[in-house]
Amino acid sequence: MSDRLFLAVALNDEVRHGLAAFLGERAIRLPGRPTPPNNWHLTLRFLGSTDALQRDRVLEFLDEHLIVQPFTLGFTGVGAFPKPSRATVLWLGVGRGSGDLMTMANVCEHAAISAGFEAEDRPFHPHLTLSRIRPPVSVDGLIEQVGTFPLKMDVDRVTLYRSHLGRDGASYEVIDEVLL
Ligand code: 2AM
Repeated sequence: MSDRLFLAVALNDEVRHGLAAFLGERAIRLPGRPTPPNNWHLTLRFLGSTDALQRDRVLEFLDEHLIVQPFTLGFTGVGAFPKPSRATVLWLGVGRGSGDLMTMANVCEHAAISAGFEAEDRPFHPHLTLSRIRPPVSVDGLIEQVGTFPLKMDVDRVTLYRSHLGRDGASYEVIDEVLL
């Protein structure tokens, strides 16, 4: 048996609702397929198909090696992958705390490798996916329009999620947490 798992920082309700309201108040129409607010998170490491032994190894590794202290996270405005003029992913960026998030992602990467996963070949870029867009569009105007999201959030744990892929898109279930 294996599950589709990933490690992430969960949003608290204040930031989740605050971000939905922030976008709503500005009458932002997200292009493509917006991610539902309930699914919003900051991915640290996507694991994919993971068996029980690998899951336990990842959690053990994090318990032992995650020595980041709890910290405060701040956000920026929106940006896009691979670039705003041809966006396929629209995201909200991270400002304050991005160094701590990078450190957490690095420990998650090592946890994944210790459990037998292939090393990630893409550099880590902290972001919260707001929309997936096919075919690509320009979001230059939107980036101007949105501005900085002002709320802050205290981060004190890594969350292990199971992803369920369904006809109506993915839904995510919290299966474990490792406290900082
Ligand atoms: P994204 O939001 O930047 O697309 C759950 O699928 C989370 O894992 C998503 O937030 C997604 O990041 C991230 N992820 C990273 N690599 C992935 C992959 N190969 N397949 C699916 N999701 C991936």
